[in-house]
Amino acid sequence: MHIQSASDVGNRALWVVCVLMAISSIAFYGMAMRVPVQKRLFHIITAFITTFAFLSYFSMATGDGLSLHQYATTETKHHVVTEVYKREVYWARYVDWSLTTPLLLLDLCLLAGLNGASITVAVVSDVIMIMTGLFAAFGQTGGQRWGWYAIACIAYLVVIYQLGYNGRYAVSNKDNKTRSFFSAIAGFTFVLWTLYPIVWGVADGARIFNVDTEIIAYAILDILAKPIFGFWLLFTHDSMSRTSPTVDGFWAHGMQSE
Ligand code: RET
Repeated sequence: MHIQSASDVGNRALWVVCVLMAISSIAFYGMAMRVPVQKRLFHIITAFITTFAFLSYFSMATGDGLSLHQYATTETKHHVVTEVYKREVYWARYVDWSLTTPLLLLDLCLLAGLNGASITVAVVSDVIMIMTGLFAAFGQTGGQRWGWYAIACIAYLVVIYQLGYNGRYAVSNKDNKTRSFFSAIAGFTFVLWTLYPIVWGVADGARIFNVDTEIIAYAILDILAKPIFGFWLLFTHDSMSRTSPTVDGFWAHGMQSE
């Protein structure tokens, strides 16, 4: 029996992210209160993203949001050996992601001025991606894990298509500043999000990373994808709505602009 679990290093990393998510949430709610209610949509969405992350990290740091998942491997080099492993699976991540990735997409879709149908397709595909990712994480056999993983990757491609193709088309009707800001923040999102399935493949799929390394890899990605993304979006929002009244109108009303 081999047990794969986090050490103090991993646990400390979970607490650090938990605190950072709490501080960013307070900052985002504070920023929301400083703008009129009509201009608060992006602030509210972004503050909820870090709030969900705070809750999920709190559950993981206190040892609640995970379970010891048992699986067996069979080696047939010289003779058949079946080894039983138990590895900590942090399922609270998937609860977090199933709520926060749709909200992150909503931020980007509203920024691009994407139509309702495309937003719905992007959000639903994203939820399918996270759900199937959760099933993959609890796979007993390699076939189960990589089968679900493949389905999740197809759903991810649908999300990329909505944002990258339809989103870029929608934003082409906007002013220059919004267009260049969208391509910068959507590009940043694309690179970051693509690292998640790579980390998953190495850590949860192939189980090459130990649990501590897995925690730290996701911690770095989560800080970039939530607080850093959020500050960038909201500071740009606030400065653009101060300097440009047309942009102001768009950011204020999201989809209903123009
Ligand atoms: C999984 C595994 C299955 C295949 C794919 C995945 C994609 C996950 C993504 C997660 C993004 C998370 C973010 C969190 C914010 O803090 C579920 C790892 C494609 C894209 C942005």
